[in-house]
Amino acid sequence: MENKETCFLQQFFETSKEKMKSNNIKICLGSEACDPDSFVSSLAIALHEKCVMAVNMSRVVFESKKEMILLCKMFNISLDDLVFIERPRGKFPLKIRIQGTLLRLGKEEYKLSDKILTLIIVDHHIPIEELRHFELDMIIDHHPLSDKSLFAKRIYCDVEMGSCCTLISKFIGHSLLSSKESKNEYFQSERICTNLAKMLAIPIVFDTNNFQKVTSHFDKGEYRQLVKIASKDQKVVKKEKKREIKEIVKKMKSARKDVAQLDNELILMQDFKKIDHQGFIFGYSTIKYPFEQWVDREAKRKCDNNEKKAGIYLEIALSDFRREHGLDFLIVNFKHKNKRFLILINCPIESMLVKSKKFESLNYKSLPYYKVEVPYTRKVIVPIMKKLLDKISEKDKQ
Ligand SMILES: [Mn+2]
Repeated sequence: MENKETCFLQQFFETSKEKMKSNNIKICLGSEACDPDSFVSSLAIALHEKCVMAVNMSRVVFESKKEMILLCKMFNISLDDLVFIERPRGKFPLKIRIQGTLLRLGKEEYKLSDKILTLIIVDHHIPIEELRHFELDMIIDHHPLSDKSLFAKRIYCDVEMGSCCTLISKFIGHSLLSSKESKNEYFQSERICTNLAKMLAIPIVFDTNNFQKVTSHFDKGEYRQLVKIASKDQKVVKKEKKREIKEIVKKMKSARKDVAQLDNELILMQDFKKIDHQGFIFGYSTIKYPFEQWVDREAKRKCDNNEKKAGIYLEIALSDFRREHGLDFLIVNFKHKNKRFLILINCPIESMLVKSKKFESLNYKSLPYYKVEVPYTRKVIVPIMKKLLDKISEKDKQ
């Protein structure tokens, strides 16, 4: 009998809790921005490889991500069943950072330094610094790889796919389908297969913006397959299931925009990646809050309505964030419809970027920022920045 109240993953989570008590643990984790793509990818692979799934961010930040909370609620996933990786803020030597890192699971806290982990990383290809010394068993990603990925035993990568879940679906497809090939016990349950198929379909629609954005025929093909499997649960027609999935994505996208009540730290941490390159450490945050509204909010909080200078409070807040997180520089990205904007804080390659990539200088109440071309997503601009950092490092050596 199906019990609607329990999560379809309950058995898996109970097993994970037991596994977390031992010293040697195999874990699967997504990127530190923990978007729906990373979350679902890591969950599916953890089930398939029978290892522990970890959320690559702190519980507090995850709780502020309303689209993720919505997703968890929809599938009855309790946050008390998830393992969170909590890293210390600030600029400390790596050894101390590792010592300060915790694995949080419900009321339990495990010290990372007490564990020997084996990693499977999905939707990214360079383990976060604190985990980089562990054995890297497998990478599944749809971003271009780097030399830091060399040490992985197995790599499955295709940069043309709009969503990592497409790759994951291909990887575990035989287990989701009722084939004669042997599969692990989780996939013998129809309830798990139908729910997991539905979950995997969500980031594909989410990330490709319903197949309008970067996408390959694989995204569409896998999506069709997943919808077919997901439709088995309530024996609904596929059309009905597609509508349901699109409705979920729509709700998640509007939930994600609901950030005006959050404090600055959480606004910046929701979709944040830390990148280390050529001795530079920088942060890249994609936010869902229009810069001008944010400037006005900060000025209002300081009871300052000076039309000319109000932007200074946000700039100070961003500089504080940069310092507290031990970053050499910080990039904040906001995209709305067909416009993309960037704030650069303490960026050593600012003038090079502005010149070579034709950034347009803007200013709102003394906050300087840029309008840039829409295709300059993080995926595109970070490699450009790395090349410019290579250039200035070369110059320094000469
Ligand atoms: Mn992705």
